[in-house]
Parts: sequence; structure tokens; C-alpha cells
Amino acid sequence: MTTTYERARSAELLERAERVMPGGVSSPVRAYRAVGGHPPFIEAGEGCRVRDVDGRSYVDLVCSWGPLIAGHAHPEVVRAIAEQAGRGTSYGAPTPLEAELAATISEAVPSVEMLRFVSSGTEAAMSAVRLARGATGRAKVLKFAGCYHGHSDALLAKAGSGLATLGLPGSAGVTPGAAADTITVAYNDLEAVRVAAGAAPLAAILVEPYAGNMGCVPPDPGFLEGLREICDRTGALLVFDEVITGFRVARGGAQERSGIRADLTCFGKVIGGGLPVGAYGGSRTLMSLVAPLGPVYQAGTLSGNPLAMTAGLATLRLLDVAAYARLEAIGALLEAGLVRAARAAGAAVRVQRIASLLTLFFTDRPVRNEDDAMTSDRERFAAFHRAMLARGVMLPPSQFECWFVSLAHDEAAIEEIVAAARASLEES
Ligand code: KE4
Repeated sequence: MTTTYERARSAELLERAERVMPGGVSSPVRAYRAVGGHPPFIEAGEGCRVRDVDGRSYVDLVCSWGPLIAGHAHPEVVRAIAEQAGRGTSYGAPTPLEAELAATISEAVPSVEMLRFVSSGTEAAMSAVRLARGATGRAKVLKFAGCYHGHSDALLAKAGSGLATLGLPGSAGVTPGAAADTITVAYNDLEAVRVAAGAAPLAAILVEPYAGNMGCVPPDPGFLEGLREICDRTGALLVFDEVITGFRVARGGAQERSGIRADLTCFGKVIGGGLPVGAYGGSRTLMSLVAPLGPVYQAGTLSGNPLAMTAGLATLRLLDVAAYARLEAIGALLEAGLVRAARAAGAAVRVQRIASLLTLFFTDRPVRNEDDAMTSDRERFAAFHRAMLARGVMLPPSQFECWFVSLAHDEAAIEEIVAAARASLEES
């Protein structure tokens, strides 16, 4: 029987927060609407664990939705941020730090000869789409149902992540005009892409190369190669949204792992090490169209700010060959443990993993696209989430998100997660 845990202080803080913020949160998924109960209010994190205001600690598999690949409050990241903060947090002027981080990213991802920093993944994807339209003179952009590229109007059509979590078909406030040039097809459906690309000239095909916003959904063999071929043949730009996969599934992200080169790449999360950051980049030719060099306008007050650059540089410095081997090993250990736990509990679930990204779907079928993901039993996931939380494991509060494993998750933490999963599966 799960012990229900009274989180009195969190409940009190939620009530106060709800008076001044929609849902009491700064991003919808954090309100726990899809899993029931109320969210613990977190006051500290260290390594793979966080502590809430009621003194309860949890093994954390949210990890700030991806940025904390080295774990919470890594000493080298904290020290670097503290030193920079003592020299100022933002100057609104060029700094050596942004050029250093840009060069580091470019070195890891050869297709990115130049990039522009922004302050979120949303800005990165929105700006990449504008650049693709400016570069091609075309309007239409094709994306995939269940993939999420932030909340810019044109990209909220049939998006994944929070929209799938809250069951929102699109979003109020997005006008038909704003969404008119966005074509949405099923992920892994190459024929649908061929038909769409044949029917209208596309500025871009925008894809999460390894999808993370309908849960963890890998591309079918040949899918990314097929998108590359269609883009080469039709003149559309291939845009990889690597906000999740960048520096996570490999040092060179999905492009290193798949061997498929993108024309434009979006980054976020890991490259900021937990501070607000995004970036979009590509060939020198394409990026020379971006102001002040060219006619595609984009700007940002805190773009490239020294604190985020410092946190990003300190984090990327930790991501060497041994780090990726570790992330793969610990991800595989968790996957195997969950499969064993489900078998022992007689639970029909599907575990899908890419490196240190993983989702346990409450469905018994392979999940290749959003429709497959939607066959998952969301009530069972909600019960499972509550049971895991009561056992001190904090999962992303949605069936349609990835669990994020970090370098700070050791074997003991994985054992703790697997034991809690077995007991929770037996119970839910
Ligand atoms: P942000 O604007 O939230 O920094 O990035 C948007 C974004 C773009 N592209 C991909 C592939 C993403 O996953 C995201 C944001 N991810 C979600 C979680 N799946 C952020 C969590 C939230 O919305 O609170």
C-alpha cells in the first residue's frame, strides 16, 4: 500500500502561488494536472536528488527537463557561475564567453558552422523557421504530430509535450492565419512527407530526430535518411530540433548518432547547464542571412548572457567520451531494471530508450508515433506516478515526456528507482 505523504508546506505554497500565477506554476506540465495531487515545491537539488519544502527527498528523473545532464548543483558548474556572477551577470555587449561556447558547439556538430544564441528552445525553433523561410522564399513548414518545438504560434499545431499532456488539440489564441502554413504529418510516416513535399514547396521539414515529446520515440530505420533525401530533392531545409538530443544522445547529438546532417539545428537545455539558453545554427551561408549580416531579423536582450554561457561551458566540459559511455550504461541499467520489474509485476508496459532518455509507456504495443503513444493508459500512468512519488522517485508528471538520467545517477539510485517501480506497478 502506498504511503500517502502529506506535503503540507507544498500545499500551502501552491495555494499562495495560485493566487498570482496561472496554476501556481511557470510552465503548465509542472502543475501535475495530468497525474493528480499537487506538486512538491522544491527548495534544493544535489546530484541526482531534489528536496522539497517539506523535507522529503526524491531521486529526480526530471532533471529540469533535460539541462542537468551532470546532475543538480555540480560543484564545477556552481563554482563557474559564482565566479562569473561576481564579475556581473549581463552586459548587453559581446563577451568572449559566447564565442567560446559557439565554437565548442560548432566543433561538436560540424553542420553548425555558425550559430546565434537565444534564451529558450522556443526562440531557437521559431528563429530557425523564420530563417528557413527567409532563405528559401517559401512559406510552408512541415512538422510531425507529437513533436514539440516550443510555443511559437506556427509550431503549436498538433504539438506534443504539454499540449498532448493536457489533451489540447492546438492552442486558443493561435489564429488560422498563423497556423495556415504549418503542415503536420505522423512521425515515421515517410510516404506522408513525400506526398506533402510534392504538393507544395516546403521551406523546411522540422523534426525531433529522436522524438522526446510524445514520450521517447526513436526514428524508424531509414526515416531520417528519407527526410534528408526529400529535402535534397525538393530544396526544403532539414531542421533538426536538438533541444533535447543536443549533447545528450552523443556529444554531436542526433547528427553524430544517426550520421544524418541537418541544414539547421536548434539547441537548448544541456548547452545552458540549467540556465536559460537556446541556439540555432547551420552553414555560414545560411547564418549570414541573419541580422546584422542579412535580412532575417532576430534579437534578444539576454541572448548569450555570460552566466548562461558560463554554465553551458562548465557543463560541456564535463561531457567527455567516458561521460557518454556512463550515460549509456546507466540508461541501459535502468531500462533493464524496469523491464524486469514490469515482468515481475505482470504489468503490460513498453519501455523505449535512447541513450539517457527513456519512457515507460502503459501500452503493450511499440510506440512509433503520437497515435501509438495515445493508446497508453493515462490513468494507470497517473497512479504509477503518484505511487513512485510516495516512494521517493520524482518522474516527469506526464506519460508523454522522457525520463532524464544524468551522470549523477549511480547504481544505487537506479536500484532505488527499479525497486519503487516494481512495488508501484504491482499496486497500480
Ligand atoms: P523551451 O522554450 O521550453 O526552452 O524549449 C522548447 C522545446 C523545443 N524543442 C524541444 C524538442 C523541446 O523538448 C522543448 C521543451 N521541452 C519541454 C519538455 N518536453 C519543456 C518542459 C516544459 O514545457 O515545461
